[in-house]
Amino acid sequence: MSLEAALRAAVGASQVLVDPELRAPYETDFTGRFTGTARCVVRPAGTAEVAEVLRACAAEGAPVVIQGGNTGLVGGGVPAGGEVLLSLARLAELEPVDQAAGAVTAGAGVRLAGLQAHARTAGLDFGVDLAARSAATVGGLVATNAGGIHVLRHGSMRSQVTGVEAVLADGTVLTRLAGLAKDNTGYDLSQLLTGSEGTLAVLTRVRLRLVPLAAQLAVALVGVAGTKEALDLLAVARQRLPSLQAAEICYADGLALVREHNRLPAPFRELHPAYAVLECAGTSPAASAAGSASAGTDPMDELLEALADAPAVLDATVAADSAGRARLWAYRESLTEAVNAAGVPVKLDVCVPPGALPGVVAALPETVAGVEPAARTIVWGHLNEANLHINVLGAQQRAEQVTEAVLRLVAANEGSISSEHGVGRAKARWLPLSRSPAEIAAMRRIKQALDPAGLLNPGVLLPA
Ligand code: 2HG
Ligand code: ZN
Repeated sequence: MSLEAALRAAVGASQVLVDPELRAPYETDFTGRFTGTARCVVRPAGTAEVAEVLRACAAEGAPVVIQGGNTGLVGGGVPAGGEVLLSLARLAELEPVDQAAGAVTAGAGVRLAGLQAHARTAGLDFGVDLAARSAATVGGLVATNAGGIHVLRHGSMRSQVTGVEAVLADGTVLTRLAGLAKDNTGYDLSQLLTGSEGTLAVLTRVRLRLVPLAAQLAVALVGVAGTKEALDLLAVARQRLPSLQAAEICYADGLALVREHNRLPAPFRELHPAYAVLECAGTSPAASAAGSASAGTDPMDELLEALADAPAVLDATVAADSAGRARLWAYRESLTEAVNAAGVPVKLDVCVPPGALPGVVAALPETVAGVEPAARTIVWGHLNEANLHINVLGAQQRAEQVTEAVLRLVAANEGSISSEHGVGRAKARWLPLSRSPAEIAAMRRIKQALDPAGLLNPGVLLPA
């Protein structure tokens, strides 16, 4: 039996896509930078079908690329050429919220926005949020250990994962979904697979911790003089705002691009070199109505007081209602889309020690211009984690050189070459800038043990 016939037997003929037109949406990433032809696209409906697909591919020695919502930014979920593309979109089962545990079990194909809505209906929330919420899937978020805007409060995906179900390259199913609060029975395979970028196993279901639902939210967009001043503001906010859950940064050029793309008004009468977005969440619904300190403080009162006492604030505008909050967040959250509309970007997602942030931001234009003088570098990021998203437009022809120059700058400042997007294909070559030879050798031994034929996501994460 041919591989295609075995795959059809596993998932049903209608879920094996060989027609180029049907395959096309799966073969190119969101930015348009990474693209490759898949042998076929296979869309299983559950763990047993995933296991059958992997057994069939293993029998033939066929490499497999794993895809969730195709919102990845490092080329880790699109084929390099000739692989079977395993789409997990149909693994979309969402179990009822377990109130006793404050947790939920979700299929790998569940979209983040669906998970959030599900948790909120049960009076809880999910601790990770990011702009691609409507398309990004739980499996991809776990596989890349995604971060987003609430890491400050709840940590990355790793902090939410308490168990997984996964299928190894040979079709073996590992199920550990109880999500016990305490469980010291050997290697934590769920955490090993979190952030492994589909190179060790295929995640099919995950057990996720939920967090309290915010009863009140307050958002501020703040104009500041630069990166250093944004960090000064953050220091005050961290000290004064126990309710702080997001602290983001963008700059004048990015804000101008977003305004142009989304036709948004200027947030302030004057332009400022940099802008911070702060978000506070209060969990006590009675706070403002009761007006008593014991009922908790309204996050807006807290936020306004902190802003008034922060010398770095040049201008600020705040919102507590949902439309107003969305209006302020749009200046930050539309950046990816606005950059994409302007061209195919070379994207670098890096993390540096906070003290190095102003120097690295200041050095970026010259670093990029040294490789591609005509390029346009738009920078924004998660201020609290000193996580920068460096988007370079007009440099696609020199993507490798730009990547090399920026990642070397980051490594020289003791940063990480991947903060929250993963290594993927985009940065595999540069992994030695962030990991020692001994660490990479140990990673290879783990890969060899779980996927000896190297069939899962070849070329992703580990350098060839
Ligand atoms: C963000 O925080 C996302 O906006 C996307 O991680 C970053 O598009 C990017 O470079
Ligand atoms: Zn981000």
